[in-house]
Amino acid sequence: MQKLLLTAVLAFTFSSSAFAEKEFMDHTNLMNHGDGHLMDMDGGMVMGQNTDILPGGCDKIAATEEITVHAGHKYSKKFPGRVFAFDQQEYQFEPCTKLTVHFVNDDSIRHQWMMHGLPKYLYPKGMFHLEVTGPGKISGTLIFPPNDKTYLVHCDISQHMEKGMKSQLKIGKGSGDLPSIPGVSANVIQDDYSNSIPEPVVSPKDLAAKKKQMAVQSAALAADSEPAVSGLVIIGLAAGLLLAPLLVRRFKGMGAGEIVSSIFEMLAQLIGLVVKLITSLISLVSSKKSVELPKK
Ligand SMILES: [Cu+2]
Repeated sequence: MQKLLLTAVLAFTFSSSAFAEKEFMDHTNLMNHGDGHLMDMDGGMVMGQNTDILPGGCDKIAATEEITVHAGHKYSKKFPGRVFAFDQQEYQFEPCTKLTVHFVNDDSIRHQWMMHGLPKYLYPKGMFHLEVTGPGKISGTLIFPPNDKTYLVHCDISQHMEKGMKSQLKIGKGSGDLPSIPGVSANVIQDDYSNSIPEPVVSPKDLAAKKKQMAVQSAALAADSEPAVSGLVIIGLAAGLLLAPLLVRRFKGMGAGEIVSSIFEMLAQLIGLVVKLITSLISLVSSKKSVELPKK
């Protein structure tokens, strides 16, 4: 009974804390770090916020707009092969628009809505960036420059853009379409399965014929190879047969110790003979001394 109670308590503790879904969090209590950088301790971040400085070339704020952007796994379902996506893949605004983005993360992981290519004199690193870890919402504001341009918006977490979390944002007429925007533009590298079509299935009859052919080939190969008893083996056997009676005669009447010592003696003699032979060969080769020219 005690064991059962303990199990129940443990199960309740784990299910209600460690493995529970993270609660949706509205990130409104952010600390302002200056330069448009705001953060909190719960994974909420705004970078490159600009609520009041007009970009060069803008006489006034042309329009004030608000959008809500969702990020999550479920928005990628309509794009085969993708895993993450924003709920929208394209945005368009008038030049010099003041835009407030409410960024909602619907997943229990970290996502971003990151814009690149903004003027660096106004936006640090040319970036406007919203980030939420886990389900939650964060808001940020920026003012667009006056030029017609297409901006990339993406999530910079490893592989999230490659797996589909990217969009394009056009100011005015924009400057064309960016590649690989899900549902908008073609991929830079198209999927191509033409080289990976599997080999046709071989019928049992063809398989039997192939096996027979292989057996014939391997038999032919075996016939071509060297005979089992080579010339070297025959020479060795002959030498052994000739030497055996000599050795028997030599070791006749000896004890085991005497046989061993006499074998060592023979070996020493043999090595000495070989060394002598090599030395005389070397001296023969190196003895080519300069020959004196005959006197005239
Ligand atoms: Cu992401």
